[in-house]
Amino acid sequence: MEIPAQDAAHMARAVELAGRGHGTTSPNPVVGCVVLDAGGQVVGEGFHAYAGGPHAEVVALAQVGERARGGTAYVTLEPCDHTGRTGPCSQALLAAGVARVVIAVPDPNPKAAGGAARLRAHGVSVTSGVLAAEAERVNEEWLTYARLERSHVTWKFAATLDGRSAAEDGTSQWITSPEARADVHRLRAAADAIVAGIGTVLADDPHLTARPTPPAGPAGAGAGGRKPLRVVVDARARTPQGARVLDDSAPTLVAIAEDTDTELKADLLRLPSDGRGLDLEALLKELAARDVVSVFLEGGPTLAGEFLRRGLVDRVVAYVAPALLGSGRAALGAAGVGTIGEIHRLTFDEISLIGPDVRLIARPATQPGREQ
Ligand code: AOF
Ligand code: ZN
Repeated sequence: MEIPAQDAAHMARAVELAGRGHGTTSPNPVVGCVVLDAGGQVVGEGFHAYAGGPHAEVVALAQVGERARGGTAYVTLEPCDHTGRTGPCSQALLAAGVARVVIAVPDPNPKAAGGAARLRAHGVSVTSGVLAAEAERVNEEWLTYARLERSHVTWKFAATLDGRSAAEDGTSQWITSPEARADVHRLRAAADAIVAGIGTVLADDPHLTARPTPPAGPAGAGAGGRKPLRVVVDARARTPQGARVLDDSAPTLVAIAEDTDTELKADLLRLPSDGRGLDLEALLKELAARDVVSVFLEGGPTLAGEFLRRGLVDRVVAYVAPALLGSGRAALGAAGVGTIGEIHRLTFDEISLIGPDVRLIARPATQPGREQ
């Protein structure tokens, strides 16, 4: 599609605005909006900050009054056409007298979709698909969750340059720098759940907590005091009652096999299992049903391999230290690759220096949650 330069520039700004809601809008999407007057001047900007708060379009329109009449609105997600926690944005745009609406991505949520059709029916010119790839990227967690009805998974690992995350004797602290570890805390805090396998819980006794993010909305709303749910994948309920992950610093769910008998005092989630362990897709669907849009998968290598084998890793964040081990535990366990044709191909998205380490962000070359 040939996109006028002005459209691309205003939508790029809307995508940037959408990104400001990252980590605080769950279970709602991140959305950005820019409003121009009839003369093409920017008169309003907005983004969605927290679930239950005003939608991006409403935030932007609140700044413009009569100046939107005959103007254009750029929105990263199709305007909603429903009354949920707030009123329909399609109606708000019509009431403001906007003549044209430019949309990046259609809304996959059947309850809210239909805004584009309503606007068209009322004579508004609607253009869709502008900067769709960028708008998909900024909202990828929510789009995966809405389209596949499962949580989006980011698998994070830290390793040496030769891909190892522990030495031969099992020691692993600290391969990466304090800067990289602080960055991990930031990413953890933006996730709705932090998932680890029983192997990691038994070996490292981690807390799996994140330093809280600052509140996004009014007191008590949005991310204020938000704590990611901790999830232990533990088919046979081997989590020790005294494990740190069961302390009261955040809620915890222990996922066990349906047929496991246990005395463990914890919030248990019983799941079907197959020869390879728990049904991880069922886990992600259960988590989505509990409003977990995004999962931060922290290990260990065995669990990460199982997620990957089942096609359930949507994004990989790797912290690579300029160090070599030569022996010891690999960052990733068996992942269903028996021969080179079965290799998990990724594409790099972002490469950055974090202190002395490199952070690589990659994703599967083909991704189930994205429209190809
Ligand atoms: C948002 N923010 O800026 C837009 C959304 O529960 P509600 O009423 O807030 O509605 C949420 C749905 O509205 C959401 O799933 C999405 O389909 C649509 N658009 N949502 O939270 C926004 N534009
Ligand atoms: Zn809306």
